[in-house]
Amino acid sequence: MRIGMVCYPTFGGSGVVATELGKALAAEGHEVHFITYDQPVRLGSFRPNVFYHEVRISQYPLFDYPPYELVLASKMVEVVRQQNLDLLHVHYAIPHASSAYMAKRILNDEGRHLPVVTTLHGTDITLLGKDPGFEPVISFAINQSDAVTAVSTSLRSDTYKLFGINKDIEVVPNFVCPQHFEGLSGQDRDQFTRPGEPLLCHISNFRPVKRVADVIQTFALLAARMPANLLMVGDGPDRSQAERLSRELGIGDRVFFLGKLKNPLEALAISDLFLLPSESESFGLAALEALACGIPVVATEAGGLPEVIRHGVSGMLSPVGDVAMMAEHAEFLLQKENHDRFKKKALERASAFDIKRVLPEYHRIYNAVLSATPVD
Ligand code: GMT
Repeated sequence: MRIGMVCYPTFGGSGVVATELGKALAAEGHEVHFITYDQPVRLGSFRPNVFYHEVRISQYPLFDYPPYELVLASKMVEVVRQQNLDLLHVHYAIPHASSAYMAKRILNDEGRHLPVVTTLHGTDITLLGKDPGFEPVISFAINQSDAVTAVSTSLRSDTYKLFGINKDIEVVPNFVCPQHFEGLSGQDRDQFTRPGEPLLCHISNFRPVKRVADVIQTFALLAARMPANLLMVGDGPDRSQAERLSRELGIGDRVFFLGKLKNPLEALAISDLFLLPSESESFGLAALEALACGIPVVATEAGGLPEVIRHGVSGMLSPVGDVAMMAEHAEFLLQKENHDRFKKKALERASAFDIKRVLPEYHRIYNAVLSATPVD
């Protein structure tokens, strides 16, 4: 198959999932063409069957707002024509699914059928869904896709609740590639913690939906009961506030703000516990990556998190904002016998999301759209 993969090239989970999916398909011999405005961060260097097509926007004084979606649609058309693509798989509804619809119509006028698979990731639905300015376009683009997937059952229900959808949405969960977790060294742990003290970790884009202040407050409550240390990985609008809060709470010397890391798994590999107190989370890829490192997770029961973390088995879940309960959960999970038990279950849970189990789902969906009779 020749597949066009469209995603955000950034550190966000949707870009990571699209990139890893593309790499896995390429390793099987499929030709994968990434179409995006920058090289996806997890793409790495040269590998067979992987191609990258950059979407470049020219700046004209007339444009206060550069029309990215139009340039993207044109690039999709160009790549489909030149590379003879069989289908497009777009990750994130806005603007990828709507640009794909436009590309599909243009190609249809030339007598070429282009199936479009749209994967919904979360904030395209849960945050943008609350913005009436986007609703008609998102509903339309989803309904016009040949197949639609959502990364959790919770996201699937939210999509039906928030948009006028008349299309089947299949749940295909996010996944992990076990080889990424092999050979990660725990050698730098001593830089962040003293012998015998636990190291906690949070990874996100530090946006309000992640409630990073709750990470700091949970950690402060824990640190008042036992010596501990915290790695904060990522960057975003709420980082400065979180740094200030950790100083105000007197734990500034125990919290390490590392910024964005090319490979955040290296931070997970030296940690004992992962904190994810999100307001809303369609899946929580970072939490799954923590489980795959054998790290129990303290999280909220928001969105799709309970589909990833089994409460009382591979981690502990609390209501959003309940920092006291999260601190208690953290203290419980850091006790040696509990930690050993949860660690084993975390690894078991992550294996349910092995890419080997998820990839056949995408194959099935691709084959279905390719063999369906075109209705356009
Ligand atoms: O978490 C974010 O804000 C980034 C966003 C993205 O587009 O990368 O993440 C969403 O997609 C991920 C991959 O499917 C999911 O694991 C995240 O849970 C989801 N984020 C939210 O729902 C807030």
